[in-house]
Amino acid sequence: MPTPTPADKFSFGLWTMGWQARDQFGDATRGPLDPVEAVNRLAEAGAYGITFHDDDLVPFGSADAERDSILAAFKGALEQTGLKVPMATTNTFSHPVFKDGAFTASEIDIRRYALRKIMRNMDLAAELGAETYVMWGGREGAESDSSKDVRVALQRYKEGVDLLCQYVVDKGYGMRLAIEPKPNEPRGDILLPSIGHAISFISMLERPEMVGINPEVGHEQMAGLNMVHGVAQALWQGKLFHVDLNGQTGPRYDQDFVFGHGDVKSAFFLVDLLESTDAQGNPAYDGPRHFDYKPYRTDDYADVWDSVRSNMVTYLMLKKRAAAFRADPEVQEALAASGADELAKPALAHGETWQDLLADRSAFEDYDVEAAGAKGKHYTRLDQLALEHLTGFR
Ligand code: GLT
Ligand code: MN
Ligand code: MN
Ligand code: MN
Repeated sequence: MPTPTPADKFSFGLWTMGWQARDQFGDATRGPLDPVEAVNRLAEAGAYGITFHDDDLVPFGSADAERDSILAAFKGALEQTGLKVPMATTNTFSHPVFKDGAFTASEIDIRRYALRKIMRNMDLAAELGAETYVMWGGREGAESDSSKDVRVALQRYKEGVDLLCQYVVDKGYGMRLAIEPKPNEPRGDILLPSIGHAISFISMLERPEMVGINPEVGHEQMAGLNMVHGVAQALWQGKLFHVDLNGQTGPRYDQDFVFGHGDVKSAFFLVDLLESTDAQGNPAYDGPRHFDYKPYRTDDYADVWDSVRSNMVTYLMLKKRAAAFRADPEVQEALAASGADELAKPALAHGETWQDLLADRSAFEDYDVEAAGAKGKHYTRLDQLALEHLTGFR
């Protein structure tokens, strides 16, 4: 099995390994996890970074002295291990005050409180060197469509994000912000439910260049969407600032399985995409490969650390298989036979105009539309080759 190293840039949310497995129907099956132990174990396992919500690290409502001592211990462990904090985020969803939203709560005082809570953790994130600040708006949404005018709520959402961008700029923090879309859960419907909605929202902001997205595999798949296509669009629009990797088996509750332990074919093509390079040889994505998963409720802590390793090893296995798939001459032949190479060329040649297109009889009048329509694309062959690589038979 491949061995993860910090150069692979794997990171984990403190809330992932630290999830005590309390769910809608049952109590915790695991005890609390000391953040210092999380740092040490992740470093031992070859991870690059750890991420957190303010309240994962310092329990909500802690006194200043307690906060200081937790932070001192955490920073000490980071220094000792060299583990990084590439990203941080805020819990604006657990406390009852956020039950009807943070950025989009109707009450002004709740919105002001939420912004202060975020700004406070941004200060810590900047101090720890985080480059990305994630915003998952789990409570920004509704069950009853008459409860909120979504047009107005989005305006409030925009105001909040604009203010945070201004804060980051004025403080010289150099962080970028990343919105994490999710269609539902815990709300009946969450605002900015998909990659596309989030990217479109960003275009309305004062500083769109500072804001991107943090898509999660499971969240797109819960909505029946193709994560690989969504990530590709985000890359094309320069908006893939961060990514949450995990596993999901179709549209149902947010499963947060280990990466690859859901739709493995999609995981294969996601790694293939993230690890690809453009024509100039630049990496498609060079940020952290962040795992946002939940160890099974049936796991004990030994299993939890095993699942940490599973995420990273799965990614590296898929990376190896994806590289072999791309390098396989049969794959290249199958792609060439399907005409895939031509997609890189614009429909009109350089300098050609629509008048030239109109004058080109071969494009329409003399075009053998039936022959073109009858040509097979051999995509089953391509998918089979992918499966043969994925399963290690090639
Ligand atoms: C929560 C959510 C995740 C988000 C985290 C960031 S919190 O666990 O389900 O998808 O990434 O706020
Ligand atoms: Mn999830
Ligand atoms: Mn989750
Ligand atoms: Mn997530």
